[in-house]
Amino acid sequence: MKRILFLLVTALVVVTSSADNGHSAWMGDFLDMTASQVQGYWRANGYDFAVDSSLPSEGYTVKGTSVRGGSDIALLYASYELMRQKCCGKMHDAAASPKFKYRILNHWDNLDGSIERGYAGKSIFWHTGLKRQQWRTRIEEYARLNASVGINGAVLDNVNASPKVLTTEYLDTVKAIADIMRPYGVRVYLAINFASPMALGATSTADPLDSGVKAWWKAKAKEIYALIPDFGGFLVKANSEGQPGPFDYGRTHADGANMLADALHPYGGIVMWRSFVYGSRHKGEDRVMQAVSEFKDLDGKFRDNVILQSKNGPLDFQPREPYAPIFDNMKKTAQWVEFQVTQEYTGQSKHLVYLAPMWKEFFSFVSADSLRGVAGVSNVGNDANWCGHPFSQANWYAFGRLAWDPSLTSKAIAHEWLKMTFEESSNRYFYDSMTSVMERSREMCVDYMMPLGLHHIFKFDHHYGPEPDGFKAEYPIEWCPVYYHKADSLGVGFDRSSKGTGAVGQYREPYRSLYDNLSTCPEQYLLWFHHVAWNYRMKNGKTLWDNLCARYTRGVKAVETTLMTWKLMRSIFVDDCDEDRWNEVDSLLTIQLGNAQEWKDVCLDYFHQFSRMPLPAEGEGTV
Ligand code: GCW
Repeated sequence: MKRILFLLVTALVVVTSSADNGHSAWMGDFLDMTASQVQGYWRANGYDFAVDSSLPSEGYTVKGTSVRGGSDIALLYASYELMRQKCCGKMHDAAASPKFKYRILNHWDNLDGSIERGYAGKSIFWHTGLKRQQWRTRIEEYARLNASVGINGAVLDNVNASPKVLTTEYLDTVKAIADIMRPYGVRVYLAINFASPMALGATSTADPLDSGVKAWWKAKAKEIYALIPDFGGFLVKANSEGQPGPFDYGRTHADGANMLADALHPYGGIVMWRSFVYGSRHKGEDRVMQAVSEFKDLDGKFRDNVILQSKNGPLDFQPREPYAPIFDNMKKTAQWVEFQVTQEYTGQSKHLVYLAPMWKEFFSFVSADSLRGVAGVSNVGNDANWCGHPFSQANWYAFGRLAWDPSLTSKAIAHEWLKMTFEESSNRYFYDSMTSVMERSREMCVDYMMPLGLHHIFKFDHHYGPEPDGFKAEYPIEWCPVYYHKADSLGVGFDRSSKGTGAVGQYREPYRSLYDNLSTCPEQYLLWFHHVAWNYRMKNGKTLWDNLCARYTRGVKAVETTLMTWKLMRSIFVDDCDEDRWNEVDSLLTIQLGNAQEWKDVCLDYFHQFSRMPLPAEGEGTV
């Protein structure tokens, strides 16, 4: 009987996958299986599945061939765990449940199909131009990929939100998406424009204390839940970068968030209110301080179903930032972190930069126990390989795995992803070499872009290449790179110590004192917190200038080594008839090497005008 079932399921899989869609991802053939087929596959292989309501609703156990889960979704997660074990070559017992209840991707997808900071094509949700069935298939595959790593929510539209998403036309699409994703445990959420009722012509104000406004949001919530009973809630960017918000009416963030929270509360929905608020009430203040300044006094004033969502660092997804001190300041407010999976500031879809080490670094400062969930700005688009760069998929994968279990190591996740993605190569040398390439890649990016605490010296607008001399009188100063590095004849760096802007004062001890003091400030944050003399002697006895040169050189060398390592892998790909994928990565790494060299040359040439100290000769400058 079991054998017949197995053959049946295998046949089904072959049939569905024969319409090869060319979407490569870590799931291999499992990508084509529905939730019940994936379980059927394991049943046919002798596994026995049953719901055990004593387990956490998303938790499961695997003992031998007996699989128990707190719900059907938990059993699906267990099936994917078995798939992971199979790919990694070792079946074993497991007992798992997610660390965070909320594990949500944020899509910055506009309703016209474009994606803000998207580097992998257009939206898979909006105005895709696909036929209905293809559109459904793509979304179903997306949901499976999410479920395979435990991601259980998706915000479907950009935080710079269009009011139109709340109109019937769009809500019907949201319902269709919710219906497709439900069997995979992925709930839908929407980013909303705070001024929606007014923008849609229903009210003459968007004042959160206005009774007409409140009634509109209540009715809207009722309408949404009638269509989508398990709708997750709203994500809001208010009074930031020109978006409307409660300040427009002299109200607070708490007034705004609570009004929406009250509308969603009867249905169990949540409000994710972003703390990425700059350029509004605290305009002119050091930008990294504005979140704490704006929210600190509101601690304890938010409804229970409001979550404050903050970026991992206080500025804006730089290759390295110290953790955001808002996590130290809000004691009575539910919080979670927003990571950026899309590589806006880390080479977009052209550079191989594996971000799990950055996210692990965050968790080493902010305890996972203090957070209710994790959000990630998605890197998914309609490109055949989903994320642009073949290795960028690893960031989607790692986001899900860390949201499920932040204690996993970035190395283990990289290794797992490689095994699941490059299944056919089954070559230990490949996995080990590429795991260390991935592990090193984030530090490598920091080195060739902005070492020692430098930040935001990106070209205007597109945030890809370097522009250390960037200044435009018509722009707010905090958009200009020169504002961040503050290079002059004396030195370089932003003085945020107690003698400077005082941003260190927002940190808990011991970090406040540690960062405040030039001699104890970790070198990786040095120029974030201090303006440092060019000839300052660093821990290795060499000057700041020499260290800066050495870091840039080290970064470029690391990309060279990465490219060389990849070249050594060629024969494996040729043997596996996967040369196209090898070629694609090879060309991208060649671009990355050219870009790294450009970062080094442009930045060092620029800083050299101020330091007047010798530039490293070609090939020199490694500490
Ligand atoms: O990182 C910056 C981006 C903006 C983005 C903003 C935000 C959605 O450059 O494109 O807008 O952050 O997080 O709201």
